[in-house]
Amino acid sequence: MSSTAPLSARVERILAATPVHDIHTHLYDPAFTSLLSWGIDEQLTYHYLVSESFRQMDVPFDRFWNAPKTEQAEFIWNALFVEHSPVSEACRGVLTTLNALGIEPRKHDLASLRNWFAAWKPADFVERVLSLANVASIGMTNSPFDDEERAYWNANLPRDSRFRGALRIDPLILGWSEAAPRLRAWGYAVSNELNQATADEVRRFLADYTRKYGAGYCMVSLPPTFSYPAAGDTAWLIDHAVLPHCRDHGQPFALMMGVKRAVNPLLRMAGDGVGRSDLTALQNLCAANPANRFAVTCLARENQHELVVLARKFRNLHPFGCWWFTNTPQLIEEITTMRLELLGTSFTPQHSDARVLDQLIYKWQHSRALIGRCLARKYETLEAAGWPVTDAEIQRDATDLLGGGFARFCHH
Ligand code: RAT
Ligand code: ZN
Repeated sequence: MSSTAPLSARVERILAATPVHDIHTHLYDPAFTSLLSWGIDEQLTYHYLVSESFRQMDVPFDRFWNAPKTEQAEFIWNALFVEHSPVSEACRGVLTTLNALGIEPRKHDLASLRNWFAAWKPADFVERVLSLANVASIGMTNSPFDDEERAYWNANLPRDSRFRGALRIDPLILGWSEAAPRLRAWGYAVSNELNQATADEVRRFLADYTRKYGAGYCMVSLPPTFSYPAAGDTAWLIDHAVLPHCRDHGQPFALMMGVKRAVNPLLRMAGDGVGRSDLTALQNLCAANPANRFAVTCLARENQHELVVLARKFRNLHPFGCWWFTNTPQLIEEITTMRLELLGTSFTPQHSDARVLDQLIYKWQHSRALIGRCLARKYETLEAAGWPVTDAEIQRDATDLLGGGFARFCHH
């Protein structure tokens, strides 16, 4: 396609051809066999769909949770795809994925979809998905507090270098009284009371797991009530252990702000909600710790503008992703356009948050299309102002937005 083709088509082509480095997912190295989920039952029982399905069916919670996964998938398929139109973003995602895999879902029932997936060898399916989604690398979420995962790390399996480690530390800094005995059991001499000796041991713990995972950054999700500076364990541990650790290891600290955990426990992991954060905490973190870097995403729509304005003030702050409830076409367009207009290309528009391998296909197909639309609209305004945009420039920007800018931010 020549550079005389319409701008939107050029942008679309270049974005589609640019491999993405997906900076945050819940996928695992295929060597961690029981943790890598894929296939139709996993797609349908994605927690985004679980919460939607309970609105459209009257199955009692216990009945649902006690059912085998295949039956749960059937409940969801019937409620969200058969009895109603699957127009929500998470439902549409299943259809985009199946379609890209060459399946016509209306010609199948669940049993035949299952057979289709069962014919794949896992290793081949990984290659198929990564190539269809054009994903170059996958940021995992690695938690030392997850027993099943820890066993795989301890087994020292040969690793697939496309799956990159990230050290996730929610239990450490949000629940110190439960975390402390676990650290002690693993050989770290921490006390319940927070003091310098304990901070040193927490740093040793963070350093050990950073090495084990080859972690590129350290990450936490935070409730809307998070404040900084503050009395209490969380801010103390951030100041005395996490931030010094990140400085020592050249790691950004990634914050996912604004999740209210277990708003409805009956929904289990689908039961988390959203609340508006006070971003004064983030402003204070960035201002008080200029030698640290913060990669930040916010769950509340109401926080998006303030996050972008803060990023204009602090070069050690990198906004990323349209997270979870903001990962919908309307909000991706709004947030991405706002970020482009206030930050140029110095942010990372999207991460997939995929939990099921197959989801990489739809998450990136949908996101690439939306990012492309926002970008093309901006380029059109440049052309109108006498600044024609070349393919090489579009390519440079696409590479930055799909992970290149984040890599630079991490390695500064
Ligand atoms: O998007 C999600 O799947 C959420 O459940 C969360 O896991 C969130 O992304 C997180 O990392 O806490
Ligand atoms: Zn996540």
